Amino acid sequence: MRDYFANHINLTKLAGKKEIEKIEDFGFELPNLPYSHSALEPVIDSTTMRVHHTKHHQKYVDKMMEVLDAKKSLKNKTLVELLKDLDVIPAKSREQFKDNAGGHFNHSFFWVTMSPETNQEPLDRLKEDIDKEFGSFQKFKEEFIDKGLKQFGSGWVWLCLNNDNKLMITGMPNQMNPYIAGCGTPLLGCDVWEHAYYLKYQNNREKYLTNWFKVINWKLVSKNYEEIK
Ligand code: MN3
Repeated sequence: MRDYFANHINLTKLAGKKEIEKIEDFGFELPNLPYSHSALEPVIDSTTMRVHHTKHHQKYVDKMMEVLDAKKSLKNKTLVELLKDLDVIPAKSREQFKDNAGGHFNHSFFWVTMSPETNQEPLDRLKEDIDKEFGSFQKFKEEFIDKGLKQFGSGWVWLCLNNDNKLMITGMPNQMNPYIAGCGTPLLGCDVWEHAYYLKYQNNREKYLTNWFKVINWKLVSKNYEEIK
């Protein structure tokens, strides 16, 4: 299976400066968003987006860089390569790296898999396989939201293509993701940390998850699925 994030997410807009299409070129910096901080209103308010992107995500980048700057040869590998092989990180900083490089990946991924072009639905083969695996898009949505609600405390809910080449929804704590867990390739992830929704939704994670479905970039997720399946 090819590494879809490395090869298929178009990071040109994310990077904002030069033509970047591979995670190899993407580096270890805070990306620009492919839209403004207010573009996902009213689903995600602009204050949440701004703080989440420029403060939370930046902090993950800074703490990840502490580890990489202490052992510069690590930068010869890509972010995804490092996440898949944390044993190359010195033991004393492995936990710091896992949490913060995980955070950097997860948020970079989160930004591009959302879009101001609202109310999209899965397309083509992804649509077919979601119907096959979950019964219908509606049932998929219900299961995804349910897993998001059951994720106790801070974490993410992921849709991934698992190691058996099947679609799977799974909740993960903190900044874990399918690469770190070794369970497959991520297709879609929703941040269920309170910082992602608390200003607008307070304790109502269910309403946040339900509304979040309106801003999923299914065009991109479906296109990427074609490439890895
Ligand atoms: Mn977050």
